[in-house]
Order: sequence, then structure tokens, then C-alpha cells
Amino acid sequence: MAIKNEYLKGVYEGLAARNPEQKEFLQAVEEVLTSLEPVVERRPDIVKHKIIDRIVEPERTILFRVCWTDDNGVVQVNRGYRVQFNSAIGPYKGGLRLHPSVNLSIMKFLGFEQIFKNALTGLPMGGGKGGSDFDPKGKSDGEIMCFCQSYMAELYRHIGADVDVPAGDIGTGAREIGYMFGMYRKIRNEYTGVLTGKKVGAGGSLARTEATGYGVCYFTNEMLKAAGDSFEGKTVVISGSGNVATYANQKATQLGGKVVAMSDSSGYIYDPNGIDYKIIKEIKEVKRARINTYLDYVPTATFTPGCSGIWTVKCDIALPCATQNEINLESAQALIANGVQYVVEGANMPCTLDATAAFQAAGIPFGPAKAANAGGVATSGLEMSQNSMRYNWTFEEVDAKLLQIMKDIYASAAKAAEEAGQPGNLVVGANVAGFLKVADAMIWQGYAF
Ligand code: NDP
Ligand code: 2IT
Repeated sequence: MAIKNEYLKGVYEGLAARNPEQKEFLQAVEEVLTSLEPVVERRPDIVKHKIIDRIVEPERTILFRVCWTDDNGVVQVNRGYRVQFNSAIGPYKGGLRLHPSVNLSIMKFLGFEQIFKNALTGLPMGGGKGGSDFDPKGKSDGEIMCFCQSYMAELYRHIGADVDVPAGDIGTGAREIGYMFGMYRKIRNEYTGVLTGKKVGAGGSLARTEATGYGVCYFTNEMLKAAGDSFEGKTVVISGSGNVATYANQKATQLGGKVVAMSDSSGYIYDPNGIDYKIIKEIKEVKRARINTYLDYVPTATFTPGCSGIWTVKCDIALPCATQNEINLESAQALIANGVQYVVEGANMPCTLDATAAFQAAGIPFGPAKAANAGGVATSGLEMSQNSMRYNWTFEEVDAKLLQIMKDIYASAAKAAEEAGQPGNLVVGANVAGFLKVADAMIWQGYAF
């Protein structure tokens, strides 16, 4: 374990003893606490107010049964979650993940990271996450609606525009948010910004769909500029082919990069001529098909089964945009051996701790998820602002605000890294900058939580 400071180590060990099975959550906490060593050493008030002991414990964890019936009339039972982790700087905010792998550890790691990510955006949003072990793959629209309505029939009592504002994540896109919003409106009889990622024209924000992927590339662009470099002529590999990956492809291509590989959980496609994001959008958003059908559009491309193979494709910029721990040490070593120049996390915690350490040891600029993928939730925050104003900004207006937010996040992470005596270490910088905002708000509010 990398944590050396006695106070931080004690908190971590207590947490690990209380939650021995929560591997992903402990991983996320270990990374943050390791970054906070210089902060705790210069801020005794953080220790005095037990900020670390408090911040690793969710304010509230909601776990519930979700019953629905499938198209054959058979009753199905899933687990629903909402982890309301920290509301020191604003209402809980964070997505809903629908994936069979969802468990309390994954919900807590995502909710924990969301606290610092949301603080980094500069907008008043606390951290939360939710979802279910429901598997949307292969389900009919009717089954998806039935599940979403049942999920909301419980969740509605815990959320609200000023309380907790969920949004999309893996398996939850515009369709699911629509079914959930419809149910909330029916139960509450109110039209409020209780969810983000709503349909444009029905309370949604322009550019929210694109925001996470665009934001990842805006952040990458800041890293490139800091190194006197640009996207121009760079080969890019993007894992995943969902919401984040698709629009990361679009923006990386617009900025002059060439995206040669993308994937889903079945394998990856390789197209040396560059993958057109519009084909991916058609396959994934419209047809909800598998990535290998790309070959029907581009017969010269290749498909290789298996998830991790994508990291053996030679590239200058790697953007993991699928899921947690998709780059382990072995994949990191393959990327490094192939001369990767920048690694930026689009997914949440896609790199294991030893993979991140390997990139850093090799001197490869590394953009951590909390900072690099914050554009999605930042634009959710802008959707909330528009809902409160009863007004809509244009695509260009939202996109310009997103760009500025990503530049500001880069600048504050770079500055905090320098102040921590680790210039260029954006992992430390993002953790410290996000943490300090929340810690100061917690100290200000006393021990209510
Ligand atoms: P989507 O559901 O739209 O897409 C997820 C993609 O990742 C799919 O291609 C999926 O493949 C692949 N994937 C999911 N789980 C696995 C797995 N266990 N192994 C391999 N591939 C997998 O989700 P998003 O694009 O919204 O989310 C991707 C990542 O970005 C997640 O980590 C999410 O938390 C994060 N994120 C999302 C934001 C957003 O605004 N949507 C904001 C910030 C971060 P398949 O279809 O085969 O399952
Ligand atoms: O991980 C994330 O930041 C998201 N899934 C987006 C959350 C949001 O509230 O828009």
C-alpha cells in the first residue's frame, strides 16, 4: 500500500477492515488518500475535523428491490442503488449505471470519485451515484420501460432538483432517462430538473450528449498544448463505443487526430484509415448492434475478439472510454512498448493503480478521469442552470462554457500538482484541488454530517 502518512493510513485500514469485499471502492480511496499526503501535512485542521474519516463514508446509502415483468410475463427482481456520498457543496449529482456487474463496491467507488470530479467543475454539485444490476442488453423497449418505471417508483422519494439529480452512465442513455423522467413526473406531478440528460426540447441541454467525449478531448488538448504539441497527425485508440467513446472520436478527429481502433465488450475493430464516428453512432445508438458490424460498412477493417487486445494497437494517444480497470499493468506495458505518448481517462478509473504508476514512471503525461471526464457532469450542471432559469442556451454557448470549464480544470489540477511539489502529476493535482473545495465546505458547516 502506497499511503505513508499515519492518519491517512489509519483511516484507510479502518475502511478496509469494515468493507473488505469492496475492492473497487478501496482502490479509488487509496488513490485519493495517497495524493492527499502533502495536504494533511500542511493542514492540521483537516485532521482535527476528521475530514478524511468523514469523507470516505457516504452520507446515505439507499439499497432497494426493483421488481418488473419481462415480455413473457415472468417476474424479474433486481437490486437498485443510490449512494448519496457528499452534499457539502451542492445537491448530490451523478449518473445511474445499469450493468450486471453493478454492486455496492462499484457504486461507492463511482460516488466517491464523483465528489471530487464535481468539485473540480467549479459548479455547486455534490457527489452521488446509483444504478442497478439490471442488464439492458437484449431487452425490448417495453422491458426497459418497465424496469425504469419500477426503479423510479422507489427512487423518486430520495431525489429532487435541489436534493439529488441523477443522470446517465453505462447502460443509461436518453431512452432510459426519458422513461424514468416520465415516471417521476407522474408520481410527483411536477416538471423539474430532477434528472439531467433529458431530451432537447423537453428540458434537456444541447451538447449534453456530446459533452463527456468532447470534454475528454478538450482536456487532452490542454495536456498536448502544455507539451508544445497538438492532436494534428496523432494516431488515437479509444476503447468502448458508447456515449463517451463516440463523441471523443468525433472531437479527436475534428482536432486533427486519427482514431484507428474502438471496441465493445466483445472485441475491437481496427481501421487504419480512421473510424468515422457517424458509423459507430448508427451501430450503437440507432441499431444497438455489436461493434463487429462495422465491417458491414467498412469491409477493409478488421475485428478481433476480446477486450484487452485493443491496447496492443500502436497509438500516440490512448483514451480508455469503456469501464473500470480495463487497462491493467500488462496492457499499460504494451502501450508503453508501442510508444504511447499520452494517456487520458474517459471512463471512470479505467487504469489500475499499477498501470497508472507505470505510465507515470515512463514519463507519459497522464490525464486522470476525475478531471478529464468531468465535462459530462459539468454540462449536466449547465442543464440544471438552464432548467432553473427556464431558458435554453444554444449549442455554441454550451460548448463554449464546456471548453472553458475543461481549461479551468486543467489549470487548477496543474497548479495544485505544482503546489504539492509534484509538477505535472495531474492525478495528485486533480485529487487535491477537488478535495480542498469539499473539505473547506465541510469544515465551514460543522459536524452536521
Ligand atoms: P455506454 O453504456 O454508452 O458505453 C459503454 C461502452 O463500454 C460500451 O461500448 C460497452 O460495451 C463498453 N463496456 C462496458 N462495460 C464493459 C466491460 N465490463 N468490459 C468491456 N467493455 C465494457 O456508457 P458511457 O459511454 O456513458 O460510459 C463509459 C465510461 O465513461 C464509464 O466508465 C462511465 O462511468 C464513464 N463516464 C460516463 C459519462 C457520461 O456522461 N455518460 C461521464 C463521465 C464518465 P458493451 O456494449 O459490449 O457492454
Ligand atoms: O461519471 C459521470 O460523471 C457521469 N456518468 C455523468 C454524471 C452526470 O450527472 O452527468
